[in-house]
Amino acid sequence: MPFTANRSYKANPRQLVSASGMHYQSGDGRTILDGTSGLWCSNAGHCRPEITEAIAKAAGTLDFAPTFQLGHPLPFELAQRLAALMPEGLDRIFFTNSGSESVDTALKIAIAVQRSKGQGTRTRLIGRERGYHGTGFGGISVGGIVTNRRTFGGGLPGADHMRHTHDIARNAFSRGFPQCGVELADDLQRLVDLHGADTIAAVIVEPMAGSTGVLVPPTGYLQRLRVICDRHGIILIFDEVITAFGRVGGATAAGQWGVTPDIITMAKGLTNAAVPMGAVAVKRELHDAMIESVPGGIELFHGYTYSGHPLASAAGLATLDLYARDGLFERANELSAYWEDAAHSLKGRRHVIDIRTIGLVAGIELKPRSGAPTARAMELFHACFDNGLLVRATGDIIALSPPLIVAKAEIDEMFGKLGNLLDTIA
Ligand code: PXG
Repeated sequence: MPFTANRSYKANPRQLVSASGMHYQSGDGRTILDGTSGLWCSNAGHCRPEITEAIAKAAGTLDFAPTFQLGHPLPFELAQRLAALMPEGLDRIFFTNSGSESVDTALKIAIAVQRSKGQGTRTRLIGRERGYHGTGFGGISVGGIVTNRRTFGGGLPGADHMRHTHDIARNAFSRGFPQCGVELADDLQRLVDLHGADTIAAVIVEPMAGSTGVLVPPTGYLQRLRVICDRHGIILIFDEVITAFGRVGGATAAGQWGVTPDIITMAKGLTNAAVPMGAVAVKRELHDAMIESVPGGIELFHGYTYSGHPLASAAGLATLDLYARDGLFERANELSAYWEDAAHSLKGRRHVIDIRTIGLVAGIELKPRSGAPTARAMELFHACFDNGLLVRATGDIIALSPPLIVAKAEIDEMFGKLGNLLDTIA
């Protein structure tokens, strides 16, 4: 099982068997309020008929068609729709089947683009501590989670990392962007000074680091990364696998926060997670440089059997329709103040040492139990599940990221339950 304590799971299997809207049904017949959109992905809520019907129709029309040297209409249609949601200029789209594949695709495209511009020595990739970019070899190389790397040799040689931006001492209980830490972006300049800009292809960051516990970027941090990248010809990649599709109140964090990267990676909310799919959006000028540098024939020796799969494309189109029809990104934006107040109402509760919020995301950091780091959050995760609430535990942090259809009463239920259960955990 993925990222699971297999033996512990099998000793007490907690199963989900069906879902609708804001809720799952558990294997033992209980209703579970979904505080995490599955795994940050079912942003429109579960089993939306508009999406399931589109998938069924696609499955009965064109179950599969190759996209190597052939095409079919749906992914082109979806690419156009997606491009319209991206920041100005990022309108060339490549489809994958997951966030991990999107990341590896983006890193490869970055190196290929540099090479096509006569910058073939630029192969080094820069990530950040506490970054999560999936589980491919590219992703773990730039990722900054030690357990995901050390078993597997650490990943690609040459990758290097900036420091993470998490700083409870200076920023505890910030609402939105924390005040302190813009200077941490200068780590990129230090790595340029150390390695030479002519060795660096790209830097990749999550605009808001999700998996390692909701690390919201300090005020001005992303802007400064953009400036340093421009100064040195480094391609800036935003990994928006979590932040895209309404999570922070807009189609992308880049658009919402006004910093335009060169490449954006996506997955999860693209299809409401009903069929696996990822995508990479690339600035047109980078795309054109790469395509035109090749005299003829195949320009990018990369792709997947299932790139642009008809069922995924149909799910994506129906999902984007639903987001637009119901104004879900705007809804997330409007609800974020209520969400923030509800989350911060846990300030002062037992074990809570920090609360971080942005858009419809919250991270609640607990004081680690002495001698047993992560145990407290894992116990709380289990207690929540057993009491009808799905949250995520990562380290000693509880992360919440509900479907964008969440009602205020459900927000109250989430934080009310969490507050009460905090009192029951040692
Ligand atoms: N990039 C980012 C920023 C992600 O959050 C991936 C890439 C990889 O996506 P795939 O589709 O290959 O899993 C992710 C995935 C969690 C959690 O609870 C987060 C992810 C996956 C599973 C659990 O934080 N993010």
